[in-house]
Amino acid sequence: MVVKQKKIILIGKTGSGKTTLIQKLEARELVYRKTQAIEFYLHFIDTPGEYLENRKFYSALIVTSADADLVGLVEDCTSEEGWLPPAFASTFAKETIGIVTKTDLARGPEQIQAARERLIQAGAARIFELSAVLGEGVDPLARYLGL
Ligand SMILES: Nc1nc2c(ncn2[C@@H]2O[C@H](COP(=O)(O)OP(=O)(O)O)[C@@H](O)[C@H]2O)c(=O)[nH]1
Ligand SMILES: [Mg+2]
Repeated sequence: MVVKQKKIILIGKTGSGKTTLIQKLEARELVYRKTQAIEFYLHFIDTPGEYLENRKFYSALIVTSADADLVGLVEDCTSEEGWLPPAFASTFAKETIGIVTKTDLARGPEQIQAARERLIQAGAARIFELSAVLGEGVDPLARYLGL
């Protein structure tokens, strides 16, 4: 069976773990680097967190998402405050998944569950939970993307 590789645009707050996840799945060294602008990889599009924090950048996210097969909303499970507008996924008219990051730092399952619920509220159809640092939970996402 030939699985088509999908390109995903990752959208989430600054520090939520987008770049770390990309580096993990693109098999690069984990080197900390702050994303200053939209960056294109083979299978990923990385976006700066500031694009979410300021509505004036939404149109840039929408235009850029046209180059992706799906949208990945990235939610740090250790962050208490929600950033996702309700039904944010409907902005994109594109398959949207949710990615809960930093599960290794979760105080307990309820923190992960709360992050899942925020992603579901935003319209994510399917949720992945992972730690890019430990590599736990990364494989199911990689398989889903056909990597
Ligand atoms: N413990 C832990 N730290 C993580 C994980 N993912 C990212 N980080 C850390 O969180 C910080 C922000 O990550 P980064 O990928 O730059 O976030 P971005 O702004 O969304 O691209 C960095 O210090 C990462 O090392 C994870 O799964 N577990
Ligand atoms: Mg980044």
